[in-house]
Amino acid sequence: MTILYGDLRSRAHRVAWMLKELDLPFEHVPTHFLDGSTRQPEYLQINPNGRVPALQDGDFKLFESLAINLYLARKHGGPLAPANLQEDALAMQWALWVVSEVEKPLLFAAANLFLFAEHERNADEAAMAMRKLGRPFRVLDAHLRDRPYLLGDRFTVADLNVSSVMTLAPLAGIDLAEWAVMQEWLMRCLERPAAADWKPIKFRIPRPPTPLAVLESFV
Ligand SMILES: N[C@@H](CCC(=O)N[C@@H](CS)C(=O)NCC(=O)O)C(=O)O
Repeated sequence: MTILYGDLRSRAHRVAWMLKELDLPFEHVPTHFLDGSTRQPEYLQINPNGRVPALQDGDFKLFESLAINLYLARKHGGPLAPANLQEDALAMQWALWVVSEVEKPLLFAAANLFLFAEHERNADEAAMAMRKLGRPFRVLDAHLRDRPYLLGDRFTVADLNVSSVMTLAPLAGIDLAEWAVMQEWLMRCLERPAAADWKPIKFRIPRPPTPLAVLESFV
């Protein structure tokens, strides 16, 4: 049995999307990340980091959303999976790229535009984060000018991983018009039926006490 832990209004949505693309049956345990559930000893046995998502596949446990998706792609094959060593390397490249170049500044921008309570938002911090995103967004936009998807002609786990991280942009109302090719690709990915079960995010995330803490330990 495959079990996915994590409320779907979190990074667990990426894994649910992947499981649905692959048409795999799975049990969903909607562990929330703001109510202390991820700090319970039973959950820490599943993911010692105390974060969601986590996957249990039989006896095998795995954390890190994008690694879980790469594992599922390789295990189950099909058009979403890398077809050869080069595609495998590129899928890994894009997963590491989106986490290291995009995820943190995008989350920071989204928090200051949408996820923090209104009185805790800071427009200067949002603008600073958007400036940082200029470089990776230019790279992605240029890459997609020659091909419809990251690895070429078909939607793969690379697109799923990168676009799922970028879901925060439309969610927070971030204007991507400057990177029109990237924006078109993003919406094409997010409109896939397996992705399109977003529940509106109604909760607010607490603003960490100092700017440094915002960057260091951020939901
Ligand atoms: N890099 C991890 C990040 C996981 C993560 O930070 N999840 C958030 C929810 S989206 C969480 O569990 N936060 C609770 C906490 O940090 O205590 C992944 O992609 O799986």
